[in-house]
Amino acid sequence: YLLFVLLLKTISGLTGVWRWECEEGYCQKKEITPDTQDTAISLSACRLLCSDASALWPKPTGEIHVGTTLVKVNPNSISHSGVGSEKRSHSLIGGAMTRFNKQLNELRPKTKRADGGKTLEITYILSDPGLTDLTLETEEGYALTVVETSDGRLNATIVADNFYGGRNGLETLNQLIVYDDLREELIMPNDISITDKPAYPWRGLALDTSRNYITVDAIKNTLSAMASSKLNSFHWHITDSHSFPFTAQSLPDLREYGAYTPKKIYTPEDVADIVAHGRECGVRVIPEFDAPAHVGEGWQNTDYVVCFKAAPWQDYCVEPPCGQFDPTKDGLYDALESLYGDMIKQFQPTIFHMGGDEVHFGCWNSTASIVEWMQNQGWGRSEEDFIKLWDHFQTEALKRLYKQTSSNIPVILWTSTLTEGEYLEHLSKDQYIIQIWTTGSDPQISNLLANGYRVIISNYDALYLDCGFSGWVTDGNNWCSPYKGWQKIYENKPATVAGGKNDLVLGMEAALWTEQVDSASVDTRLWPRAAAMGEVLWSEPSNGWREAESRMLVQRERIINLGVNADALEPEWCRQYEE
Ligand code: CP6
Repeated sequence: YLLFVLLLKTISGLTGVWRWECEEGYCQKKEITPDTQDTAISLSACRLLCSDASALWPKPTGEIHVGTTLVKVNPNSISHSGVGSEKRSHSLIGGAMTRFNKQLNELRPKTKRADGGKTLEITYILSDPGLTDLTLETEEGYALTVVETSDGRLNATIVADNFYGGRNGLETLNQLIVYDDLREELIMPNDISITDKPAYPWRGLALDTSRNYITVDAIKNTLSAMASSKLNSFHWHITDSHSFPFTAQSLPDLREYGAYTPKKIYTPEDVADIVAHGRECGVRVIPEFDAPAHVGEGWQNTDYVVCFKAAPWQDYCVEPPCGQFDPTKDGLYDALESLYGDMIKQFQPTIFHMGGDEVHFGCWNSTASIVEWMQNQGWGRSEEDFIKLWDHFQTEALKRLYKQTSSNIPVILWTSTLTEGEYLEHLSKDQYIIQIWTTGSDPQISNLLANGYRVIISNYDALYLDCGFSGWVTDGNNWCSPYKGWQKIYENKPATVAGGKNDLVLGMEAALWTEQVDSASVDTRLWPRAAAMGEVLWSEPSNGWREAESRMLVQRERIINLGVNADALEPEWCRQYEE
């Protein structure tokens, strides 16, 4: 028998004894026999022909036509043209193409040569090739077609409004080129026609780099994995009370005092690298400077922070070490303007995050000079009075931010007492976007929507991927409890959380707080679960997770192929026989 198999392999040029057959809508494992060896196909080929939507992730929302003729493509033959005259867009496409080529070469084993096969020529047709910033209005859709010419070349055309749409089309094309491990070659359908656009403009991921430092490489890998699921917003919670790794050129003390070590920092070059990489990945990078709470380390050389490391911490903050700005200090606003200016310079953001979460009135109430300042305003010490103090801070801080931007860019704030009930009136709905971090049943959500605020949903019961649910490590519980499986995230739909479809819901954002995460664990915590949210926001599926399962498994392998350590979801065996 062994001899027979060996003989078969030599004759047919196939590797292995298994082939795959599309049967009742799924790929079944079958033995190769003499009469099936000519038509035998690999698992990856079978997925293209057999899987729902050719295993694309996220599933395209328009026309999906993928032909059944698979042809060999030469990964070293790929060229592109027609990008328009604007230089920036041209270099962005160049960067995206470099990533594309690299990924295709990663698909095949290093030892296998990549010669022969058809040439692939990609033509971009962009109506706005000069657009380089991804804003809330940017069109991210595309139309992708592939045809084979009479002389055997593959012509791909990507029609889009701008680079971001074009890049999404390229991502889809990328997913349709697979490695056939039976014949040891890259293959793709020679006839493709897909139109596609996202359901929501905000498909985000938040990463905390203060509780534990995350390396620049780990952040860039995160952006690459985001690109593969068409996630488009990287919200960088760069500082908190625990450490200040950001380099503010105008206030060098912040990093000097605030970084964990002189190496655990982000230089302006690091930020530029991350922002540029994000752009090539179709991802906007949104910096957060969280204030007035969640400040501490870094500010030691000033008197702007009160309650720093105060004990017992429960009286002054929600997580140690405590620290909160003193809104009554005039010098604070000059410092903030400098810091905002540095962030604006380095990130060139089109949207800014001002944090605003978890302010603890106990801290301000216990600071004699603050209480005195409030008395001089004729205020008391009630909740309403502390809201006035907070509003003073927010108003002054926003003014300083806008002194450093050329236009009044939208500002995001986390939900808090300030965004509750009538206090919300302090915040202009044209200026502020509110990021909801509580659960879907929070009455704040309907209040925000009824009052016309744009919202981003980060309900912690599904989208906090560090697992944080309640309590803090001091309660003796594991912070990573309960773990939220990808199925829960897949069924966490914006319309359900918001109580109906609403145009004010910009999308969702999964968050990775890093109290119990660092560079070593960031990949497995994020992936592939964040990809599940990616499809929810791009495709707005009406199906449940079961219908997405087989494609999810393929997407997880794509993320692995990027060098990102996505977690395993189930035994490989399940995929070989099961629906
Ligand atoms: N840090 C900051 C945090 C959290 C928030 N902001 C947080 C709160 C509750 C849970 C998990 C994380 N660690 N700055 C809330 C937005 Cl369960």
